[in-house]
Amino acid sequence: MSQQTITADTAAEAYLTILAARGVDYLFGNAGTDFASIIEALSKAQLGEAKAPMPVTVPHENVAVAMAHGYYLMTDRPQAVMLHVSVGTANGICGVLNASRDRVPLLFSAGRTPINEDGPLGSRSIYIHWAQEMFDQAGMVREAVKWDYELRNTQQIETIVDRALTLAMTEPRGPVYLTLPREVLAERPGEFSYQSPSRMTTATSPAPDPTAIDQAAGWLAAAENPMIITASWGRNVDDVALLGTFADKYALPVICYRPRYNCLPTDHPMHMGFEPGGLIGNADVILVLEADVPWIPALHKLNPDAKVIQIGVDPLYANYPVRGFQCDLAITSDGAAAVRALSTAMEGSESRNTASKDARRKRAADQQQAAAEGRKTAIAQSATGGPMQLHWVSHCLGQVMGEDDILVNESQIPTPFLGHRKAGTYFGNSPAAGLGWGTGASLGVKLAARDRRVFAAIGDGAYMFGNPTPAHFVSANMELPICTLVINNRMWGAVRKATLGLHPDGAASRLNRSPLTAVEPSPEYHKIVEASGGYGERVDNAEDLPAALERAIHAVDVEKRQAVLNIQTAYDDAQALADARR
Ligand SMILES: Cc1ncc(C[n+]2csc(CCOP(=O)(O)OP(=O)(O)O)c2C)c(N)n1
Repeated sequence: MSQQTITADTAAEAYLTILAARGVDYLFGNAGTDFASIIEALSKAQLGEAKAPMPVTVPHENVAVAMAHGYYLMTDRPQAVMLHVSVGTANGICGVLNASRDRVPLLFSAGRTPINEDGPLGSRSIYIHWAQEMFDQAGMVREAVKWDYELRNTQQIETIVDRALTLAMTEPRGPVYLTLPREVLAERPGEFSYQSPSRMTTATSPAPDPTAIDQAAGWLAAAENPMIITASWGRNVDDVALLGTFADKYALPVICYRPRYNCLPTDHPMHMGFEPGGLIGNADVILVLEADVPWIPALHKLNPDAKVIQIGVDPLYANYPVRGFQCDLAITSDGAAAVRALSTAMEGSESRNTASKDARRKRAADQQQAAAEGRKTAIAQSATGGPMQLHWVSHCLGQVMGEDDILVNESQIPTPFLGHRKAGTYFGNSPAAGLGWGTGASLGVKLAARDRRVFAAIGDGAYMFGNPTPAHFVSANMELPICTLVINNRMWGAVRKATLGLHPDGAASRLNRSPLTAVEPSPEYHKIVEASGGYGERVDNAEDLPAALERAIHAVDVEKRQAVLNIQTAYDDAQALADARR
């Protein structure tokens, strides 16, 4: 540990110096009058006279937050977002809700309008400085962050930055919010000292209670029809193999329900698909591993004698107001540590009760084969004509994706049709489902992994929520070529589906296009990217998609330009409702 001393012209410079020293690579910014000293300090850094994270100009706040989200998914390191006082914070909150429910740490920050009407450096200078003040600016976002604070003076910068970052990174991880008043940022510290590396550290993840593990291991080992349900497994890439070994050894079927990551390879012998419905009614022990919503009570009825074990860093999801899933044993633990401990505690049981294990293995193999055959038939039936089926889009995308290519998905394309995907190459949207995440997240992923090809599959609704003009601007500005597939069914299918689900024979069902759900006339989305120098193409027919994908990939790989394919897809009420009922 050593003390560093700099000559800081402003507190803003000291603040940015410490962020850089703590490993914050980027400041995703959307600036206003509160940024005066920040911009001054960033300018000094650009001239090589100070240290600071690299600034990224992001012309809409939700893109900025989504970029920090995506960057974290690739690097495991939190980044900083800074927005303009109350109004910028308001625009960024949807992204913070996504990060919060996805347990993504980030330093969400905003300026504060000057407190003083006259006097100190930084005090009010234009008329907006009155109206932009709020009694409790952080109140807008407090429910979605783990901690919030307002920086009071230069002396506390190091403590506050370290506290913000360590709390964000302590499990369960999540965003924190820091407000930075203009007068404080304008303070003139002169000589400024801080410790590097930091004197604070992230707290260790919770380790499982051995007695509870023995109890869970006993239930699982004795079960005839156990099952595992997970959603967020695979955020740590190494954990995927661990779950695979565990499930295989003890013949435990795994359901990846609305997964946010590649939880388990799809060809793993115990991968039983993506819907719990087929197994759950018969299961006698259900192990819920990092899944906020393991099933839908209205659709999936449990065996009354089933035992449910829930494991995770916060297995009861304390900040969800209502969550009443049966829970006979909840184990607070890092998931990998719990699986390792369970595996050890179950040692020896793999050779007991082999008949039922063999039956489970056979069921899984049969189900995998049936699913594969179903996919094959569906692909063959949808290879021509238009508008095209979602599974065809997914299949064609899977065909062109290289092993290390990454997919950010904010659409309904069915992921099983992508084929086998490597761990750590898939990111689905947060369970908070605040639309407008995917485009920005894909940019953040690409920023963290410039040598990887990044695809984004985005519904036409989600594409508009994602602020395409700002996002394409950032892509061009930062040289981040992404290949985006706009999955364009010309409607908000999920909303239509929800309406028909609740009122199956109602008035909306008698309309092909119901109010507030149709997005027609459909914009020529592929032309938006052209305004930022990108490659755009509309694809109407299934047979044209493979070649269109190749052209888009050529634009990205060879011409280093972003690309958007505006893919015209089919929407079918009956199919949508059947999918919702599984
Ligand atoms: C910020 C936000 N506003 C509204 C919604 C409600 N919502 C859920 S799905 C959806 C439509 C999505 O349309 P699209 O991306 O085209 O996908 P589709 O449902 O058609 O497959 C909307 C508006 C939301 N999730 N987030």
